[in-house]
Amino acid sequence: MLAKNTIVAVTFLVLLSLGHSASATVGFKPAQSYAMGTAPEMAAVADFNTDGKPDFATANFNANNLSIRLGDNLGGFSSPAVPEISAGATPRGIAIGDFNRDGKQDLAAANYGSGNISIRLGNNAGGFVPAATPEVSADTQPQAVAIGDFNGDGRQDFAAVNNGAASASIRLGSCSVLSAAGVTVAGRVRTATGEGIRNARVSMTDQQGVTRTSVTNAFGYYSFTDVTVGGSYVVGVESRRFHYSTRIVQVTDTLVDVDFTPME
Ligand SMILES: [Ca+2]
Ligand SMILES: [Ca+2]
Ligand SMILES: [Ca+2]
Repeated sequence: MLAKNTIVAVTFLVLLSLGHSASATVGFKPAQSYAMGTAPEMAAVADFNTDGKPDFATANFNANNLSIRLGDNLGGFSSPAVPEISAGATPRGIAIGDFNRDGKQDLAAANYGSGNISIRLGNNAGGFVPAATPEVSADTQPQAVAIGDFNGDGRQDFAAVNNGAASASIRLGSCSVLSAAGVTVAGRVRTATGEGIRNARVSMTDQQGVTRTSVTNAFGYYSFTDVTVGGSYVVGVESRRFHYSTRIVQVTDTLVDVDFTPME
């Protein structure tokens, strides 16, 4: 049996895509190998330090912990200040959600040996701490966990699949932050020279796929009121005259500068 915190070099190949279109030849080339905790079994990708560059987390079976590696958007990864995060016994599965609705990505790990799910809350800087209830019971030998809102209350829940019990455990999130009053998301739609565009249709879609729309006023301003905090939203603009890139916004408080200028 390996020591709990033993780190061994395992081959974790990062593969870079070479293809760009449907007709292109698709290939991958080795970029780098990284040391992880012992016997990493599963990886999940998210942007844990909110620098816009994808990072990844692994569940390390024999080390009873989780590893975070921060991406540089060039195919390279580095360790954050707190390299390994404790989990339950022999974690096998890992998934990403925002369980406390603070807009920061959290982790759920399926602990095969201890029959539970570890919840670790992210700080948006690459670090994680245990939730108030750090481990949530599942059944015998949970080996994977998936996140969804199964009862439609806007709080993230999980389904753990239990290898040893031939069952799935559904656990409904009970975060209390949801009842907080909604905030406002607003901004301005402009021409390339900075003038406001009237009657542009702005859409805002939440993580459940629910879309709201707003039309800009004579000066190009739009707003959405009573927006639920803690989630990310896709905001897009439809205009007859210009094309605009969609934006993904994390809403933790009122935003008044979600502005749009046309693509070149
Ligand atoms: Ca990142
Ligand atoms: Ca969170
Ligand atoms: Ca829910």
